[in-house]
Amino acid sequence: VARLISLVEDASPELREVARLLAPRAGRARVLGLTGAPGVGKSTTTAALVTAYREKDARVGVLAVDPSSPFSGGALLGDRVRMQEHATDPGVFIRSMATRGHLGGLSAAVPQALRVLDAAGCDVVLVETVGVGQSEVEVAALADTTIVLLAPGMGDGIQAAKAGLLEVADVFVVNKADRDGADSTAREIRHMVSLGAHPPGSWRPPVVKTVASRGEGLVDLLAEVDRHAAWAAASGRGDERRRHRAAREVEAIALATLRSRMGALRGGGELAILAARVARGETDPYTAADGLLADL
Ligand SMILES: Nc1nc2c(ncn2[C@@H]2O[C@H](COP(=O)(O)OP(=O)(O)OP(=O)(O)O)[C@@H](O)[C@H]2O)c(=O)[nH]1
Ligand SMILES: [Mg+2]
Repeated sequence: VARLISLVEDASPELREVARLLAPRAGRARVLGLTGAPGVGKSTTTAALVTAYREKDARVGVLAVDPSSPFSGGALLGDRVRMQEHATDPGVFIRSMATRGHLGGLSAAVPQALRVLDAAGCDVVLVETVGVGQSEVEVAALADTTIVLLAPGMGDGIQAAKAGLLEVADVFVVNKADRDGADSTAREIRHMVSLGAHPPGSWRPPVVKTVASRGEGLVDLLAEVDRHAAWAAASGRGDERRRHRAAREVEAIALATLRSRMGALRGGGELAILAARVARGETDPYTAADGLLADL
């Protein structure tokens, strides 16, 4: 499994064959996305969720997505320490993943890694991404249930709104509820949720308070995750989201292919020739672009 995920990370040419072989074996795992600001407690919550799912005898996969940041090395090391108690459990697979080399970026790499874990027999896969950049937030939103974590503290809600985190949340967690201000953060989020449109039958994201480091509130969190899964299944939104995830993946692969063909044209000098003609006023950029696309 680790080697297959390495193939995904490196966007190996072997992936095409691997993907073909995995396809009939995948489609069973439930994917939970966890996202939120750095240090909010995502890894601690993930570790606590692993414990909870192991108690139910579920096989669990954990994918910690490294946002290709030079600063994340320490954080990942921290994750490993927190995950230590699960490290020797054969029912748990833990992997942090970098996607620096992947042409399709996170939105192509993460679904492929998920398929590997799914086909390997994981019942639940937890995906942790730092909710800082657009693409990390988008990846979290590809999960069957997306958990957005916040912690008490000034401006948290505003930061979440900025990063587009509020829109992707199926369940909000106010972690570090042992600190002052947890109630007001929870109130603030509930207020923001109430400002949105809620047609009948739609999902209204609940707010759960947790102290992940002590495992408190985990039962409530699991209950809300299950409630969301039941709603998604009954409303058809679950299937819809899985189709959306597949569409994003196909699109990312297609775009990556186009980009690499485009790179080949650039390397072959076709772009330079057309650009020179545009610069001399012999042709217009639209016609030149059409010419380039015709060669793709
Ligand atoms: N007081 C308190 N501390 C907590 C709680 N949950 C986690 N922490 C601490 O907060 C720190 C960060 O926790 P992590 O789980 O690494 O947070 P993270 O969101 O995964 O961090 P990054 O992956 O670096 O973005 C650690 O020192 C945890 O022990 C909590 O409920 N209460
Ligand atoms: Mg972490």
